[in-house]
Amino acid sequence: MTDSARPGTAVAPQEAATHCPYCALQCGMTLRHVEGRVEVHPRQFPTNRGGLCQKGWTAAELLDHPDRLTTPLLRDRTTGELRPASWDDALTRITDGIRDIQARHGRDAVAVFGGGGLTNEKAYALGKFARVALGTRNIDYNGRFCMSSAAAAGMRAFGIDRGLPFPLADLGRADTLLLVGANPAETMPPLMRYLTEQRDAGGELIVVDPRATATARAATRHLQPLPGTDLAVANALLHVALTEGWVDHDYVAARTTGFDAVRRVVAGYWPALVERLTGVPVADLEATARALGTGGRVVILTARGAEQHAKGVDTVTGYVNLALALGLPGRPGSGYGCLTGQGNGQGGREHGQKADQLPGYRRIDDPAAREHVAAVWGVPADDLPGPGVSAYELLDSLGTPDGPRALLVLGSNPVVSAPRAARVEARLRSLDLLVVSDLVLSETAAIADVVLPTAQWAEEDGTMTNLEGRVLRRRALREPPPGVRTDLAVLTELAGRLGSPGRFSADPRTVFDELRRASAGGPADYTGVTWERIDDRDGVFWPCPSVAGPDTPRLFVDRFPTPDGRARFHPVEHRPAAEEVSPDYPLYLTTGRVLAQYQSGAQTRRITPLRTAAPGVFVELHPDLAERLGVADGDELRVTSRRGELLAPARLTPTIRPDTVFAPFHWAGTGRANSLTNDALDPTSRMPEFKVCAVRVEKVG
Ligand SMILES: Nc1nc2c(c(=O)[nH]1)N[C@H]1C(S)=C(S)[C@@H](COP(=O)(O)OP(=O)(O)OC[C@H]3O[C@@H](n4cnc5c(=O)[nH]c(N)nc54)[C@H](O)[C@@H]3O)O[C@H]1N2
Ligand SMILES: Nc1nc2c(c(=O)[nH]1)N[C@H]1C(S)=C(S)[C@@H](COP(=O)(O)OP(=O)(O)OC[C@H]3O[C@@H](n4cnc5c(=O)[nH]c(N)nc54)[C@H](O)[C@@H]3O)O[C@H]1N2
Ligand code: SF4
Ligand SMILES: [Mo]
Repeated sequence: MTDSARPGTAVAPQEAATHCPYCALQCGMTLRHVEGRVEVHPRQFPTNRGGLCQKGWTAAELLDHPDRLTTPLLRDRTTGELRPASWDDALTRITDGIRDIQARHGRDAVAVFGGGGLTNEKAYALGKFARVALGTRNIDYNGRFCMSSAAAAGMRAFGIDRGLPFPLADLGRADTLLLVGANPAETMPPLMRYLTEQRDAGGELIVVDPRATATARAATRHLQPLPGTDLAVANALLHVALTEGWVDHDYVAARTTGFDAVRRVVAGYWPALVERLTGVPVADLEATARALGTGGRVVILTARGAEQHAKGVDTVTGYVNLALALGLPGRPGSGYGCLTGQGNGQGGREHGQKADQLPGYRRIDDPAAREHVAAVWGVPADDLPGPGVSAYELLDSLGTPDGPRALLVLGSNPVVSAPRAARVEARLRSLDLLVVSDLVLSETAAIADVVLPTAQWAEEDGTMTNLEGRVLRRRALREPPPGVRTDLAVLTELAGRLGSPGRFSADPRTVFDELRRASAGGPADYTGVTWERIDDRDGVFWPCPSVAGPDTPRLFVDRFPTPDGRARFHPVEHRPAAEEVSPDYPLYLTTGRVLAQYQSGAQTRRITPLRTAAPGVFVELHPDLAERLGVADGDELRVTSRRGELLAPARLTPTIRPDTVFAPFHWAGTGRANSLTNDALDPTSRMPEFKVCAVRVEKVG
């Protein structure tokens, strides 16, 4: 393993053992300098076992891409255009703007929006920057749009939020594996190796998805519910498990509380009734319950299909209830988990870029947590602001009379990825000051007043926490190009210019060591995670409260981290989607991903092989529906919801329900699926309803 380039390193290393810049699988890769280019080579690591998807293979193409930003841009006040500028002018525009806006409107008038792709060090520094240097309560991040419903459900049931409470390798050994609203064949392709292993050993793989995705086609059974009805499916499965005697009553008695209320509720979820609500045949519900109730090692996983709903927390809770009733969490080889999405989706939600949070997954309204973190930051606890509002509420308040007048964005492209995006875009445009740090001129950067060019993953050291709760090292291969600075360097410089009472550092190792101290004693305790320890083996699982003590690959073996050590059941009831179909909007729309594009597409739409593989948006619809609408494959369609419209060619496929259409959300402009989506929020997680709204589909012209 080679050492990495750090500021002050005289000779750049020839290779770096690091991880992919994209999703939470964090596949191992080695970067090498070859003839003036950076080459990606797959590397053995427990998550990818030597595999990479097409996005990983091509990740280095963006490093020296012509679209790469290498100088700050400032919006010219007379022409209204973005113009190259010096760092000094850009930083002066930012600090003058912040001072002026805070003097006139108060400290909360400046807001921060972060991202789950940022390293732990950056996520931590960003939260501290907001609370200490800006003194604003208004910070949140795109993880709210990602796994927040599973996080909230995990907190209330288990007392902790770690996506997978066990290593990924357990999937390959499960007798029964239930995937609810997950399409890893496209979203985490190397993970499919575990599913192949599982099936080859005779395991049952059951996929719940309104579309027969590549993942569903690899399964032994596919349940194809109406979007937004997964909660009813969960309650029906538990109903059957109860009547068939598959509930583990000893486990329920010893390790949980609250089962009686759940038992009463699920009693009403007869399979025949649930078939009518969801479209899933009784026989499939019964067979699925049997596979779960009688399998030895049983794993239940949810992902965005089940979670991105205005009832996402309750839906996940339905599957957690099922897992608890079957005695799975903590049983070797079994359990419930959520497949986290973004590269640092897990770590990014632990160290303080959430509105209600301080580092170590502490609550910002907890007096003891405030004292602890304020002491690490060297500021009085009373000076720390209180909780802010969630991502969508924050975006929706921008530029309104009581809302923030300035926003700093690091690691997100909400013009494309936020729900009801036209409205969010208008809010962003109404700001007095929009600052975006990015690698490329994303759609959000394009409407900013100041754009800051930032370093890419191959140019920075740091840590990431993958979907298993395993903390990994990101290692730099080279320095950023001239003119480009790291996010840590920019935050440090801005904090200095703003006269921050707290100290900041541009050195990721220094920041990580401070993060460890700030997290000490919190639920996500990183005290014992050192860079050296990560280097010695394949990462370190949190919680890890001491350098000498063990880490925690498996949670819940003896107890749950709740006050009484028991997991908690919560009764949950099915309810309709926030927006139901009507004569004007007679079809359901659901949204998601394709293999070759990543998120808002800001990075992957610029990479030639990925653009060739997935050149643009499309709308999937069933041939029967197409016939009713008089639509042929490839016809240009207009999809309209109560909030906007999308133009996209038709893609006919029998793999989708005839009452539902699907569009990926990776594109902008007229191809922006989020022009349609519903901003109805889950009452607890504040997750928007990305996965179901009502639309009308017409042929254009
Ligand atoms: N190629 C690619 N990979 C990615 C990403 C990417 O953008 N592109 N993003 C990463 C991130 S941040 C994330 S969060 C993960 C997401 O990973 P996944 O959750 O696997 O991805 P999605 O495509 O959003 O949704 C999964 C499936 O949910 C289904 N679905 C839609 N509505 C419903 C419903 O109501 N119920 C059920 N049961 N299923 C439904 C969709 O048809 C889809 O196949 O992927 C990560 N990996
Ligand atoms: N309709 C619909 N909408 C969705 C979803 C859906 O399923 N359906 N899924 C939601 C989910 S799960 C997610 S996670 C969000 C994601 O959506 P976004 O938050 O928009 O995520 P990205 O496209 O990854 O945006 C990251 C941006 O930051 C830049 N960037 C990358 N690394 C860095 C860095 O280190 N520093 C800085 N400063 N910038 C960096 C990238 O170039 C890019 O412009 O989308 C959500 N939106
Ligand atoms: S699966 Fe995720 S981490 Fe692995 S190569 Fe693909 S995008 Fe990168
Ligand atoms: Mo995500």
